[in-house]
Amino acid sequence: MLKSEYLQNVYTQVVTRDPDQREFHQAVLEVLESLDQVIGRFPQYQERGIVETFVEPERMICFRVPWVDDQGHVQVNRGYRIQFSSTIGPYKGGLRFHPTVNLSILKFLGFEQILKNSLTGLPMGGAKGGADFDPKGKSDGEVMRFCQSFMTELNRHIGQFVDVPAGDIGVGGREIGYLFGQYRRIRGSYDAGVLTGKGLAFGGSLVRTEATGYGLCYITQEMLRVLKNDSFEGKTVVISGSGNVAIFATEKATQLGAKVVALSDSNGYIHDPNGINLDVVKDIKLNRRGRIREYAAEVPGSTYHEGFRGIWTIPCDIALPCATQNEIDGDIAETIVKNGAMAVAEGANMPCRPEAIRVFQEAGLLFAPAKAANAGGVATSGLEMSQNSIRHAWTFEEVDEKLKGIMVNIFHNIYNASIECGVPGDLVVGANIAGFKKVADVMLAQGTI
Ligand code: NDP
Ligand code: 2IT
Repeated sequence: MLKSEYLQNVYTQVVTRDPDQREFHQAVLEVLESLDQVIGRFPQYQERGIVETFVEPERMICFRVPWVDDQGHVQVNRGYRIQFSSTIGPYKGGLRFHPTVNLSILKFLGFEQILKNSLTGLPMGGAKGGADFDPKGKSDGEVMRFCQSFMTELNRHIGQFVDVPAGDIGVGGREIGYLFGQYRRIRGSYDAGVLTGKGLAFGGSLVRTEATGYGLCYITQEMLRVLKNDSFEGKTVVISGSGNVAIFATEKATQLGAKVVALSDSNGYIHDPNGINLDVVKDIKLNRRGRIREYAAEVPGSTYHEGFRGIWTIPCDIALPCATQNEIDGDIAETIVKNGAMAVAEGANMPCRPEAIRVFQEAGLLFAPAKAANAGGVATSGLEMSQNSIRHAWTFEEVDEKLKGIMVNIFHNIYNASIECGVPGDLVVGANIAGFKKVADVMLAQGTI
């Protein structure tokens, strides 16, 4: 129960309107709980109906995606784009292709994206989209035909000043290439800034591929430095997932002197006490689109275990969940704490359930929430849009430096907000309030209705 009657009413309306959207309720409630601590200072938000407006997407697009498989059969998926907020810039956020995709998941992701994009300091609104398409086991041709059909509908809703999609789970460089090709064909115009995460030869930015994982390590490093006078050096790290975010988090954590000892996918996890050999992982996942179990067959001394949750029984100093939402519950969090971890930073979106976050915070672990910790991906998408606008490409070092600066800034912004809110070091409250306040004040300035 929220203390503020206003916020409680907003939450009740959210739940009543869409009773089945549990992931969306979860994301909204966390933000309202943070707001509950400070809402008394901002009577104008209630007077002007800001919070109830904020939790309702500006527009939700839902469409069918018919495509032909390799056997010549017609398959039909459902596509979506949630254009949640364009208050501070064009809608911006990834596309997820995964069989679990539904309105609840995309609304939670779009909602989080508004606050995340606000924290980057760049002018980007919030959105998310995708389809319940499962890319696993599909041929290149099938993925291409799916992407083309998806864009045949999506193209009319996006544009460099309107809505700029990018990747997420199941959508990487290959998919963005097919999506961009179809957009260009339909529109007859080379609008490079309509998508981010493009190939380097057609308007992509250096570092975008690495950005989410690298950014996660940059902000974690700053959090360790400021709050514990410590660093990644000599630390044991466990990272869940083995996709884009996990791979490049492994790379940067290793470069910063840590030893990453485990990775996973939705089937199971590998444990390599000698430290993950990332060349082998990249070959399996990026070149062969294989499964993480193949690692154990190739690297002596490593083991594979069925079931992806077991990865969190491996003791570590720093835990970086980088797979998907709600993978860490209260019990897993207790195990991580008992095993002596000092910090958790979320590379995935909402990987920790609310009770897990409580366990970490009560045990005094450092905890960096997703909307701050994984903002490096979308921030570098913002840098890709800038480069597209000025028709120029910055060097790897230039983009990496900007990314680092943005992540360090985000840390200080949310840490200072936590102090102002009277809960120093509670970076969940800090990120929610800093992210929300900027957008809410612009809503007041622009008028919401
Ligand atoms: P990828 O598709 O590259 O990799 C996803 C990884 O997570 C795979 O190892 C996958 O295993 C695993 N995974 C996916 N779904 C599940 C599930 N239901 N249960 C267990 N494991 C699962 O995606 P990304 O690395 O891009 O995304 C990972 C997370 O990071 C997501 O939460 C995403 O929203 C978030 N994120 C991504 C950003 C980006 O720039 N790409 C930016 C910010 C956040 P399997 O192969 O078995 O499915
Ligand atoms: O969750 C995310 O921030 C992303 N998937 C990246 C979005 C983007 O527009 O780069």
